[in-house]
Amino acid sequence: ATAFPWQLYNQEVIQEENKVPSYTLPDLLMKSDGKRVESAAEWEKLLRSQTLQTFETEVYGQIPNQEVAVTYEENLLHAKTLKDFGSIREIRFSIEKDGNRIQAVLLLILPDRSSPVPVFLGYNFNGNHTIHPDESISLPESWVANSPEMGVRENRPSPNSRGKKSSRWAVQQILERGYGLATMYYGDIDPDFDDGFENGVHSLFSKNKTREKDDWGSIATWAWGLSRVMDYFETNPLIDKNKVCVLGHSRLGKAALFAGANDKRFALVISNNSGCGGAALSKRRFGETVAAINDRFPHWFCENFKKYNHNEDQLPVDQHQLLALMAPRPVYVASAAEDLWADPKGEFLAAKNASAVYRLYGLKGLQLQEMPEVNKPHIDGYIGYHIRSGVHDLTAYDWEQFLNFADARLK
Ligand code: GTR
Repeated sequence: ATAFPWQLYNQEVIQEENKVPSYTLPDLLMKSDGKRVESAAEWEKLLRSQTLQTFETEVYGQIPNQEVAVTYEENLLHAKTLKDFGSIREIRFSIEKDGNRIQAVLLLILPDRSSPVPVFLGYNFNGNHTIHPDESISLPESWVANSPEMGVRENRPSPNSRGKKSSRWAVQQILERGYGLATMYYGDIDPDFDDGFENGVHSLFSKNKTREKDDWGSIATWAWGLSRVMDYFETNPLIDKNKVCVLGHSRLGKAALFAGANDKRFALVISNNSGCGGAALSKRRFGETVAAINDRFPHWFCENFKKYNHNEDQLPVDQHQLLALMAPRPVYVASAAEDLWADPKGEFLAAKNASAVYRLYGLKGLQLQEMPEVNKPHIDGYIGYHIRSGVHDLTAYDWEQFLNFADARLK
């Protein structure tokens, strides 16, 4: 019997350290001439964009470099629950290209402050109305996954799910510490099912187009959406655009990392239990593997990534290199002890191995030889890490560490 909640995948799953095959990680400082880069300038000039490009062509797909027309419609909500310590706004994004249009709604919760505030930005899984019980918050208009727990039938959200995921969003804590929170339902950008890349953002760029092996999958579209929110922040004087922390849990942590790698405007990047295709090393094959993720989620990555099903040794990059693309910006990796499917040790090792690039900048990455004890966060370097007790989730404990890390690195 497997300890994993995902029983759908019937292949043997490695869940013991002594079953991890031997593997070699790509040397993230190695140039094509066999010499290693020795300075931050050399890394930036010779390796950084090449590494990013390999992630684009072999893993997530290319984010099209094409303009879209975006308009924002802002609405200050009459939120009853927050009136003593903050404000809630909804910003409706209309995103247009070649006569096609999609709409997405950003929920922006800000503390009362006289100067621009730093914000945390992250997608939610079930709709903005699920992150906080305030009745003024709108339900999504786009497709939502059917779920008895969330009362979703026929892909329509239910008002009964207001606040149902509030344990994942430490709203009061965030505001009290002087940060804002911005969140968007990820399905507004691209609905999370395999529809042949027709709907969501794909409808703006690639309708009726034959799909190339490096065309973007859904993770890349979600990353793209985060950058469009960053564009909006640049227009809003209430927000300190130099202190935007992008974060995500699980599949949305994969998206946050790819967004941070692509868009240097994000000042700090946080991965919570992002696992395979996120912070965890693929070559360890522990827990979720490349084949497992491509089988269950054929729309998340680009076609090329499927070449590495049961073939991780051939992958030209691994996820420590994705984390290294954040340098010199701070990055945080959070694991959970019972979340073996996401390979906590693989997440730790990626964070540790990314440190070599931070060293080029004269910065401390993650200075730990071995995995730390459970519930002992390490936030003194530019790569933060903790493994908390418990299951795959985003909790108040995680938020507390992210806030401490943001205070330490950005203030
Ligand atoms: C799982 C998937 C993981 C992770 C998770 C989630 O089914 O295997 O990679 O993304 O979903 O997003 O909660």
